[in-house]
Amino acid sequence: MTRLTILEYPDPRLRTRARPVAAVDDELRRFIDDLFETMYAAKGIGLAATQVDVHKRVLVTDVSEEHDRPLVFVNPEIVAKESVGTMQEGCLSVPGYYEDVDRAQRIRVRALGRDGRPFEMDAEGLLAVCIQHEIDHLDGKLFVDYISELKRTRIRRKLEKEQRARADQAARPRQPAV
Ligand code: GNR
Ligand code: NI
Repeated sequence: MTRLTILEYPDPRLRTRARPVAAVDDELRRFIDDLFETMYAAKGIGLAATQVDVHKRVLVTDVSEEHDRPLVFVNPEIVAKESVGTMQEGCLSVPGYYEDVDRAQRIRVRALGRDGRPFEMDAEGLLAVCIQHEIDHLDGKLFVDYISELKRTRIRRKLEKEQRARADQAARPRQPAV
């Protein structure tokens, strides 16, 4: 298992539209395991392949407290949605920022599971919101696209500044070992 690196806004690779998965095979299952490891390590409730720079239509979620409800969605499609509501969202690719977003609070989603078999599932509340947030990632969309341009620009500038500081820190000459 490998912990993957999560891309951060405004990285242009987050704007890539992911392509459908042709076959759910052992290699894809290993990648799915890496997505879970990365998501749990980052304390997220969902993760889309796009966020780790893999542009395949795969997402994972686990909205349980105990980390005992892992769900895998390959080639997901929302087939029904109802009752729009507002929820405060965050994103591992936009660390430290939380904003209200309106989305359907109940959905029916169709996808392939870890075994490659098709299934349909009804979801509501946080899980419904999370699945929509992850499918947005697969389409190159981020929750900040739904907020005001003013807020989005502020978030982008702050994250760019943090990313520059981190890059400078990494490039800093180190004291040579004697
Ligand atoms: O960890 C996450 N929390 C969250 C909270 C509200 C709505 C959506 C999410 S998804 C997010 C993890 C993430 O960035 N997935 O793409
Ligand atoms: Ni996200």
